[in-house]
Amino acid sequence: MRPIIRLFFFVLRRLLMPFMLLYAALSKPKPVSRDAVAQAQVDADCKGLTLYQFNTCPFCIKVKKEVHRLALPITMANIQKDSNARQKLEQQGGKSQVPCLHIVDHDGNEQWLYESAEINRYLQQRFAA
Ligand SMILES: N[C@@H](CCC(=O)N[C@@H](CS)C(=O)NCC(=O)O)C(=O)O
Repeated sequence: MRPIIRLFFFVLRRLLMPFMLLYAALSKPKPVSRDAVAQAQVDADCKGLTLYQFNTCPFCIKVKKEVHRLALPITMANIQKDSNARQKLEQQGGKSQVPCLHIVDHDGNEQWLYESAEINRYLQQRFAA
């Protein structure tokens, strides 16, 4: 049963892909503007962040909109195109669900943050001020 459900969602995603990509492109919010010093700090802070995602995932689109709105240069790891990224997400994060934000803090501590709402909350708390 599981493979059939997976196949159903695979086909559905393929059919919806052009519409999802169009929606993602058209619904991009205007990015916030910071002075050069503040943006440089944000850019440096984002070096420890990687968003695991893929293009036609609606939850990933939701997070990527927020990333764009907050003008965050976060590295994107596309798990459909990069099998190493998928493997790393599964093995280190614990599951293959996306979106997932990999956070490495200044001391090298790592966190794998799942759930689009949680990720957006984290980004807002850290970067919206
Ligand atoms: N509640 C989650 C839903 C995420 C979700 O369902 N992601 C799908 C892709 S659109 C996924 O990764 N499915 C594969 C899996 O769960 O292993 C969120 O808001 O982030």
